[in-house]
Amino acid sequence: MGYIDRVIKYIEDNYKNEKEFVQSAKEILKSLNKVVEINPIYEKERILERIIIPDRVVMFKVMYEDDNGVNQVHNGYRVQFNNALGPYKGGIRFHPSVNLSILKFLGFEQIFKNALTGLPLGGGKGGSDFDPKGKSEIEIKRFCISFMNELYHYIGSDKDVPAGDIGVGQKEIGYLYGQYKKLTNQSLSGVITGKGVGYGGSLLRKEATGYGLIYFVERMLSQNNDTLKNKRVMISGSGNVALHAAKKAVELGAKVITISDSKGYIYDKKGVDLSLVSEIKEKRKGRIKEYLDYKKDAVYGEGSVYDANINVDIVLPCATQNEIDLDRVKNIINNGCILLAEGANMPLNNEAINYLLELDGFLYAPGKAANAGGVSVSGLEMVQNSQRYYFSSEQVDKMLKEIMYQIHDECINTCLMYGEKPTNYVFGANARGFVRVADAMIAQNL
Ligand code: NDP
Ligand code: 2IT
Repeated sequence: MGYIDRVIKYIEDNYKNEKEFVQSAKEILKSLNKVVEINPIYEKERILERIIIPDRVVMFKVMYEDDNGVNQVHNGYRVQFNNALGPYKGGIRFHPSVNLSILKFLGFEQIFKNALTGLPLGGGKGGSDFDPKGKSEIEIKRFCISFMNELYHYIGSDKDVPAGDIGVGQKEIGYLYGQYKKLTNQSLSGVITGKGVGYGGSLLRKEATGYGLIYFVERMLSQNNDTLKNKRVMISGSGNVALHAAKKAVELGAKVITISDSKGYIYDKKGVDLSLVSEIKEKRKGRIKEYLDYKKDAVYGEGSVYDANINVDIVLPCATQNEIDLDRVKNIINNGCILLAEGANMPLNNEAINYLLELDGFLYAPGKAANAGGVSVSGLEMVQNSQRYYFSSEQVDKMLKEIMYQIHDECINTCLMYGEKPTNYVFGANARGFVRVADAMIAQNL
């Protein structure tokens, strides 16, 4: 058995209960065969065995009092996966599905994503199984305060820098950061990113993941002298990433025809009204189905948009992990899709990814490359915080675009270097990210 298969077997034997982590570890490791063959130092140094175990995982109790005066208790986590390139960096997710497996997969992905940005960032992730849905504003605030009462022991601007993810946006980051200040009497703005503009936040951080995704897609299409103009775009999700990706896609001439939430999807062949979606989802915290109250021509379907029969050119999954399996990927290909780029983390299972990799001429970009815009602008927020300075939105946008183009081009160059098909973005992203981290681990004996 080869080196990679041995390590995969170890992971399967030892982390049986961590389904999502095993899935992401296999996806990455399986693509690294050529890299470890050509560089025997990685096996000699036992780098794979070293990289798959987080430096540490902190688990803690989070208790808050709900509006009825009842104590509610949740699990809180921070996975500090790898700091070879810089402080642990990655979001915090509040969602009832959160568990150690999900946070380990997200933290593991984050190591390589952050390496691809070229910024000095390690990888981590955190969160809680707290469900913000249906909670009052004050309950959410109390929960954030309690979460930080534990988390603050473990983070720091040169140690571990959290940010947002599902269920954690600018408002929650504000509460978390405020509590950090109260506990430490320090205004260390670089301790958390995604802050509001005016108290340390970067312009365009909110938009960055979605905009970055579209800049990446633009660059992919340019390989075939193609553009976004008049492309029909299917998006899943209706949160931060989905809405900003949709906005930028429309700005560049595409037509976004679907949007979804965890209950169902909207198909509006005239083009989804994004300000209406933002009003329903962001302001009113409603369900996407309410779109029909305003747009009689639109169609609502229960369940996944990827089961629907809708003709599309481009698919951008921007909701959550494992939304697309083999049947669904076949369905979107049958419906005309020529490009799929991941705004979410691990929206495709490994069977679906392998199917796409076999398709001639299909363009597929994994999340760790395509959705790296968010953490990139988080990195730029840290730069601004260290300098006690703000960049203009034009400056941030220019740097974001440069980083996304650079990640894209590095993926292609890595493929060429190893004799892979140049548009095998999976190989390019995994190999480039891995080598950067592995070499830094060896140099520092981590
Ligand atoms: P938000 O909380 O803003 O939005 C999440 C969206 O996904 C909502 O529309 C939500 O629907 C939907 N969703 C959540 N869980 C499920 C589920 N189990 N099934 C179907 N739909 C679901 O999160 P973000 O937009 O920030 O994050 C979306 C994805 O992008 C995640 O995978 C995240 O890890 C990834 N990402 C985020 C970055 C960021 O900067 N925020 C950076 C890079 C990646 P509903 O309203 O019904 O819950
Ligand atoms: O998955 C991700 O890259 C994020 N949720 C953003 C992480 C960050 O630190 O900005």
